[in-house]
Amino acid sequence: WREQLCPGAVLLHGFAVPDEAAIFAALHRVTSEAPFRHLITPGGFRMSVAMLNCGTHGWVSDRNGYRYDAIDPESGKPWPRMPDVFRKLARDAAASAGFEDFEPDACLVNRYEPGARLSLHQDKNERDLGAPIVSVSLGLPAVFLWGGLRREDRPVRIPLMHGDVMAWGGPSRLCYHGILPLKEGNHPLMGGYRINLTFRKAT
Ligand code: MD5
Ligand code: FE
Repeated sequence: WREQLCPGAVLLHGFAVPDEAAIFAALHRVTSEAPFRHLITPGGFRMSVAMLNCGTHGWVSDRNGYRYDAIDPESGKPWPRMPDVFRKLARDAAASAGFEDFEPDACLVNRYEPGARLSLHQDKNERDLGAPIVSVSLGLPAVFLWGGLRREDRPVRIPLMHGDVMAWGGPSRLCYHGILPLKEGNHPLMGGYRINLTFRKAT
């Protein structure tokens, strides 16, 4: 079902479940072309979340900062192409949330192992802040921290389950957000991990 969290923020419960097998197969293809790796933050810390990208552009972090790059710095080659099932899922979810004609060029794949977390941050490296962001949760459940436009705003906790899809646009696009440390578990499809697909228009 569809839950409006606030203007511009929509949670589509279970939206991706019907496509889980196709998503799983596509994920396997993508990870065989570009392995998960733990990026280093500009401050020199190793991120607990493992990442890779598919699409024409990918989000990367290193000692020089955050950026979108058409080339995987690890391989020196372009990122794997975005699977059609990913693109269609992101587009359909955006439309269901009220954002027509979403054309993502970047899909960041985040892999959380037990204990992995994402501290409170804003997504603001994208050129076009008018485009929404679509996020797909797969595998183990997680607690999403959803704050306001200021870092000090106290976040609310939203449980995210396998197949849940969130769309962020308009006023909520720049809200602070994060993920609490993942709890251990076993998911029938994704095993001991949570996978998150984040679709963006980077350029
Ligand atoms: C995740 N990933 O669960 C989340 C899903 C990231 C990241 O945050 O940067 O890789 S994306 C959640 C999101 C995106 C854009 C805006 C807002 C939340 N928001 O305004 O709350 O791995
Ligand atoms: Fe984010």
